[in-house]
Amino acid sequence: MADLIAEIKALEANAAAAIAGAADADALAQVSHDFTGKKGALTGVMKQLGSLTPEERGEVGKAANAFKNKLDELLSAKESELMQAKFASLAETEFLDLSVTPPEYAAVRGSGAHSGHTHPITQTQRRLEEIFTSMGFSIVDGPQVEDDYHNFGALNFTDDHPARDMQDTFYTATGHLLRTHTSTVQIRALEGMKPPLRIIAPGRVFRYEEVDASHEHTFYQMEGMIIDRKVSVGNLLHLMQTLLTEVFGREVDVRLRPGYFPFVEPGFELDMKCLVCNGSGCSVCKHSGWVEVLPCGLVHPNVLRSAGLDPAEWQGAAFGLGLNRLVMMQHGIEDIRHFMAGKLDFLRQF
Ligand code: FA5
Repeated sequence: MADLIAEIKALEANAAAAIAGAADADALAQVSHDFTGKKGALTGVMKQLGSLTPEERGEVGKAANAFKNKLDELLSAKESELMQAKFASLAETEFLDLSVTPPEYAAVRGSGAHSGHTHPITQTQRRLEEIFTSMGFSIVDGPQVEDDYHNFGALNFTDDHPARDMQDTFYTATGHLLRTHTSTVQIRALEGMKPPLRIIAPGRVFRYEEVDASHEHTFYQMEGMIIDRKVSVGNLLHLMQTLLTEVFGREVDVRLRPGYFPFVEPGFELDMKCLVCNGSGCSVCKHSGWVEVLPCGLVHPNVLRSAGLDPAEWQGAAFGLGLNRLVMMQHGIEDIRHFMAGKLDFLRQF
């Protein structure tokens, strides 16, 4: 019995040496196979148990189990050591440096590399969001595929209202439509929020119309709305003035005209002096020297009523900024079609 136990001890020393020298996971599997596999060294020792008494067999069995446990322990320690070494070498050779800056990138990739940035419309949208949130407005969102009720009905366009033709609409086969303006979000905010409230809703809108230097079929607006117990045209105009002064960093020339929208009363068109031609006339302002950017008005009592608000108690002011045109004024962009043309030479200027 003592011989067999000594043999097992010797196996342990050999196995420990083999494990220490293993270079990878395959070599480790081979060690395990050589010592404890069906035809392994331990099996060879155990075959000699037949000549022993039951007590002696018990002793040798214990030694064999201790050997197996020790082997498992050494194997798993070596396995994790090999794994760590592998990851350490991978970290040296395969990595993504997210902090790389354009000049370094250009050095690696050759000249002509540019860093990406947000789209000019997004840049102005973000600036407007900062301005409005600093004045206590929340930013809200709504779906681009809408129903007739939110795009027209709840905004006081009756079914046969001629003003529906003011905004040529894309309809879907399911009877839905692509929202023609962000005023849909006025209704969704009135449904989901309790007054008093102040919201802005930037987003994409769609119109089935002929494209030219100042008209796109897909463009961006930013709706704004205040609902409170006392809201006046003075509040509205002050808000518009603040918005434009903050965006342009100076006072800009504007003119206010009466404007008709079924969901406001009174309604206004706020035009900016065209900054592409400085008012002398160009294709953006249709040679009038003025560009429509900011229609606005006081929320119509019918809109408040359909949202369950009593117009004797609550009043509202709203505006619908044409974001593309505002950005055109900011940067002197002479054609609205540049925004979505996907031309990098244009986008890299901002
Ligand atoms: C509206 O869409 C109203 N919902 C705005 C509104 C909101 C009025 C709240 C009152 C109260 P309008 O159709 O005029 O209005 O569009 C608003 C602005 O979007 C325009 O002044 C213009 O700057 C821009 N716009 C309109 N059509 C286009 C177009 N095809 N391409 C680019 N910009 C456009």
